[in-house]
Amino acid sequence: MVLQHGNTRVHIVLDSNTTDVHSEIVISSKPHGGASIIDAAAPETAARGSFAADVIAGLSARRKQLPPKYFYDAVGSRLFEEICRTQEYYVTRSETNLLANVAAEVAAGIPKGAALVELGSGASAKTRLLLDAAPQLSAYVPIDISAAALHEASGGLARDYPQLNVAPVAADFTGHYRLPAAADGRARIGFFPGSTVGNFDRDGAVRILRSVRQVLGIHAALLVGVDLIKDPATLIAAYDDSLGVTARFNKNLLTRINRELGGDFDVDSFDHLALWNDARSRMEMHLVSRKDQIVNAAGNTFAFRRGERLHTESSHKFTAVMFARLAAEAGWSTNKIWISEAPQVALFRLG
Ligand code: AVI
Repeated sequence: MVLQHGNTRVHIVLDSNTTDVHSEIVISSKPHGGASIIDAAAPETAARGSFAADVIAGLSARRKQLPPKYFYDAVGSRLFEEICRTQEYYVTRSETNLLANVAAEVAAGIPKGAALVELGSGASAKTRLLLDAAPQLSAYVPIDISAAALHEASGGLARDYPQLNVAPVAADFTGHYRLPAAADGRARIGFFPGSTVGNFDRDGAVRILRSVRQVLGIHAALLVGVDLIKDPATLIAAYDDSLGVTARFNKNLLTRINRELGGDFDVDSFDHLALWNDARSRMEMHLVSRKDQIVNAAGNTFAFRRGERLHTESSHKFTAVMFARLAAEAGWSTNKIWISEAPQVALFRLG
């Protein structure tokens, strides 16, 4: 199908016999077949410093909240990988299948000698689909806040893709970072999978997309994974799986505060809550206090009322039009949108 957005016509490809994306779009479905790490100002140490400040600010707020980036300590990162394997959390599976199906098409648009730059690369699991499809890539620049994750992933990639210059950068991609020399003078393709862009509010997402454009250069392309709006039951199940993995992931934030910031949270006196906020088009995760209680953390004391919520994550969901508009605000044009089988996620190629 073709989506008209301003003066731009966007070609949308559906991955299977999909009949509906969202009421805004009329669909005529078509079946479709051992590098050294550059450390940008010791990001993990800097993050630890701001953890205390963010916890104090977040727990002192009228509506208590914490930034979701603190989920990802070693235990949290392992739990997130477990979430990705749950039956209910479709995001990873849908996106991986979609990427496998369209990798050749994506690769066809990548010039010889280009550099692939991945934001929040983690284990670089989906990257291999692109690397296998695009042997013309000369450099791979994974950017992640965790030097340990980068080290592990980069070692394996350098071994398996000997022709590729793997040049990892340890940095928080929401802050300032620069590309390594390996990307100099090369065409650049950004890769931002996993619907991570949905974890930011609108302004934050626009800021990140704008900053990637600045870092990659205006002639670059960016492949972004985006989760699409769907029925609330599917969404809620994805964030409240029957094995309780997501609940453990959410509560691990309190365990982390106890360990790293001398907190005394009684983790069992909080319940995991996942809800669909239709007005804001997002899934939200909260921790709900089971009782009136006083908690100490980061040298401060905080009071929780029974039933009071601590908002720990928002995960925004989009229609194709909504995300194309957001990308346009950040200076990107949408060249192509691929949409997976249900539960649907999308890959946007921006340029
Ligand atoms: C990393 N991020 C895109 C995930 C999401 O879906 O918002 C994190 C997550 N939270 C709960 N389950 C998964």
